[in-house]
Amino acid sequence: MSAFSAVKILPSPPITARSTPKPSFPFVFSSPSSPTAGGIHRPAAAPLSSSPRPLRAVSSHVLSNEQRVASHSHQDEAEVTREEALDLYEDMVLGRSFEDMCAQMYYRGKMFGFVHLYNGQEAVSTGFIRLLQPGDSVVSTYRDHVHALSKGVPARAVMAELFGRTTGCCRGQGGSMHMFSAPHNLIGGFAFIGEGIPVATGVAFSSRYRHEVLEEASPSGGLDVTVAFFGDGTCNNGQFFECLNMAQLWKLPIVFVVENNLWAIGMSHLRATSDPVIWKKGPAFGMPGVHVDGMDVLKVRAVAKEAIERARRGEGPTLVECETYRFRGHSLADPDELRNPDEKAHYAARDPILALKKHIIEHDLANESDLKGIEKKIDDVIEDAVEFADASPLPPRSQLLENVFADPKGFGIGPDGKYRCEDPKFTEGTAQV
Ligand SMILES: Cc1ncc(C[n+]2csc(CCOP(=O)(O)OP(=O)(O)O)c2C)c(N)n1
Ligand SMILES: [Mg+2]
Repeated sequence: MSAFSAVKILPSPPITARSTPKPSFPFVFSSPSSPTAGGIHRPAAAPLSSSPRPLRAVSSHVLSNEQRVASHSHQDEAEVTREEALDLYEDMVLGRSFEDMCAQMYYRGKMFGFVHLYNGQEAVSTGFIRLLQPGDSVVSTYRDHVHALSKGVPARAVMAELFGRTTGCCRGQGGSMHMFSAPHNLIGGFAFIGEGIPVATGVAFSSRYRHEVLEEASPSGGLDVTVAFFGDGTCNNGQFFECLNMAQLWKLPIVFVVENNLWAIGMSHLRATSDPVIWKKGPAFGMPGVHVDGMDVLKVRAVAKEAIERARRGEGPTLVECETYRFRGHSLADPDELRNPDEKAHYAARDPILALKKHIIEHDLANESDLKGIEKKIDDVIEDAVEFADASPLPPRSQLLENVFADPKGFGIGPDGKYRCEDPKFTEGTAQV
């Protein structure tokens, strides 16, 4: 049974209705007359919207009929074209198949350390990330492979990273929990829970700073948006609250996406937090909070669209709680014996990929054979990624200490009184540091 009970309505707090005017962005000091910043001519940034609109997308299945009528028509929002539906399907199948292959490769000893899979949660990654522009950023957690794939990091680069090879997106130095790709604006991959939230807030700050202070224009026509993903357990961490406050104070273009899969390793969400309704914590800081069925990619997408658009227009952050479920243990080292089989069966029956497939067929957006074609294409992509990773070289030992400190003098002074990094063995990777 769902852990969420009866009332989940959401929320459109009138976020502008403050009696005392708040200082807006704290660093708006650009020259009034000149379109240059730092001596460089830049196209003037488009003005941001001054009239925030309330967020209307809601989790329609939990609303009463009356509320449903009064709120946004979910049906209108969930409509997708054939092209969009197939893109969503392909991305979700890619995520699922990639993770299934990871499990195989992990048990064959091809990857090391902890590996956390995303099976079951695909609708969240796909629903949000496929709406983003290339200049938008994604900040993930240790459950990051699928966020990377949705953002366009090639399957080859993600698999090779998992195999610890030089062709991986972090040259094999990051591994499963530290996916990063500057060209794709995938800002990590973080092993500590909550660690990504302040980083995401900083990325959103820089977007606003570039727009308003440096007067840089983004091809998106508004602010570049950051989407920060994290789990239910992480919402008990102080950084979450600090960043909600800061993001709302400065109206940062960020969407905080909680992937509430009801568990933090073996700790039930309901036992770990004083108020388990996470979306309510948004309005507490003055931003909209939204709950959505995270097993339904079309509902997630509808909510994501509004939240991303309002962030892009400069109307500030949104907190979105997606009710979802992981279909495997916490990590591949977890035998998954703690969760109740009935609960697992309940969510297995709501598999987001099967649900989308049903929608596509029922709405004549494509037929079985079109979808089979996509599945076959993805099988080939995954096979290719494994072959590529397996054939790729391991990093040289000399790479071991690269990019660990911005300044290698950070390794300190050795017993001979010289910086350790000056020892030739340092770059050979054989120095005793
Ligand atoms: C700062 C910190 N404390 C503790 C841990 C150990 N830890 C790893 S995963 C996890 C649970 C996180 O659960 P949740 O946020 O719900 O994410 P999920 O794994 O369900 O995606 C914890 C406590 C950690 N990685 N970092
Ligand atoms: Mg969780």
